[in-house]
Amino acid sequence: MFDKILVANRGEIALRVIRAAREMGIRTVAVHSTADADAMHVRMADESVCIGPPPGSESYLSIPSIIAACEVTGAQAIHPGYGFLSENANFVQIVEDHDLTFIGPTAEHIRVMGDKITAKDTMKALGVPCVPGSEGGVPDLAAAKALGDEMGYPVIVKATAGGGGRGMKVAQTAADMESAFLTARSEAKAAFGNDEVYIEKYLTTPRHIEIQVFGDGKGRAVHLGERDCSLQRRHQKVFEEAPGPCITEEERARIGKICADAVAKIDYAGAGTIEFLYEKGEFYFIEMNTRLQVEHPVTEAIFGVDLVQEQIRVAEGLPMSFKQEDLKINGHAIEVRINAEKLPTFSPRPGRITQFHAPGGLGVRMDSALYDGYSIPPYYDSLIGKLIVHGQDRATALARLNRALGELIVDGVDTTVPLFHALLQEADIHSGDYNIHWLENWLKTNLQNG
Ligand code: MV4
Repeated sequence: MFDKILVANRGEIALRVIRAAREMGIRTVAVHSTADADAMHVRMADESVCIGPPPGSESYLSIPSIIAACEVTGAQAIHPGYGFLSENANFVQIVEDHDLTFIGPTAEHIRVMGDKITAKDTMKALGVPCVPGSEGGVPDLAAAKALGDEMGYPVIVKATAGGGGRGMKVAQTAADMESAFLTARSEAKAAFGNDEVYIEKYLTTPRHIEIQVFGDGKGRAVHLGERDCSLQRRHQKVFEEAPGPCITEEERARIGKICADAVAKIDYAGAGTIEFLYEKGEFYFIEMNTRLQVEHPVTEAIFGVDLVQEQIRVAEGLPMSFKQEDLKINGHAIEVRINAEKLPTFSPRPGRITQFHAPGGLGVRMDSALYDGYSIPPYYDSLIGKLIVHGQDRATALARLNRALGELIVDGVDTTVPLFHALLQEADIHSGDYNIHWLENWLKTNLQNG
């Protein structure tokens, strides 16, 4: 149905979408900033349009330029990738107003999940277990204190317009509430122009477990199990795996069905991720992401599906190519994010790549837009590649990760590769015994200034 789609993104995710489209016989249009004229996504697409100067705000986020690029090339649909315009409900509305197709959920679903209080209310009503906390927003400090006393400390104050770790403050005791509440509220006002906050019981040692869901927009939906993304630094994931090392088949089936039923009920279309905190055998919903995620390849590896092709199919109005009973887990997959950053501070290190060699062999996938002589521009995020390994079990995947990291060559800039060599020396990584605080604690004792 689509002859041509426009990819409104750059880097490895733009290549990911171009590859999916090409296998489906769909032509692709790359858009790029002036800083990305020599980027791999421009070379790999069938055609390209320069949409503005280097800053993302004037190029990859420029809605008029992207709509114009569709009009001049005849692209019928837009894949947003992740980041940039992928969760911008206003953009989706404009795309549809121009008789173009947004490859993703509706503006309404993006809007609902973008407001974290509305998202939580919606999920709760759909039977998804949530973290205990306030009913909706907390209007003032008196209400916050009353709730803290009633629930018991510690509690966390979160901005409804936040998400992904932005706009949160923990109150360990009643004495902390005034500062936590007022700081969260004023930071939310400054960052998002919306000072509404809500309160939850603070879980002290959870894991971050997220469920991949997929809907056809017409009341059918499936789940593709979980990913454990607990290894994070400052809310940036660095290592992700599927299945979760601590999740049983019974737990997966139960929470997976709850999630699939919930998104089926709202006629959700395309890929979505329902994020949970997992502690002492219980799942607690925190947020839903209405986009394809960076770490989707670990799910693709163990289920043997192409999530981007599936997004395109559903956007065309076709049925999903799989049913829940077709989806069986095969083995274990791990992704590590290779960033152009200098340890131990993780400060960005753009620059020229003098040599690049991607690892290969059985069970190895390297998603990267690097090539020999490429210059990483300083304007965008520092992710330069994702190494995904797949094996029959977790130990095999870890051994394969070690082997593949040994083959990888990225010369000319500092990268996070040494971090992964070091992590592979840790017993807790091999046993899977980690939570959301493990990496930051490990960095404190193992890397200076971490
Ligand atoms: C929490 C929490 C503990 N209790 N909510 C951080 C990112 C955002 N998605 C939610 N986050 C958290 N919410 C309650 N009720 C702890 C975190 C959190 C976290 C969550 C996932 C992965 C890493 C994290 C690091 C610090 C805090």
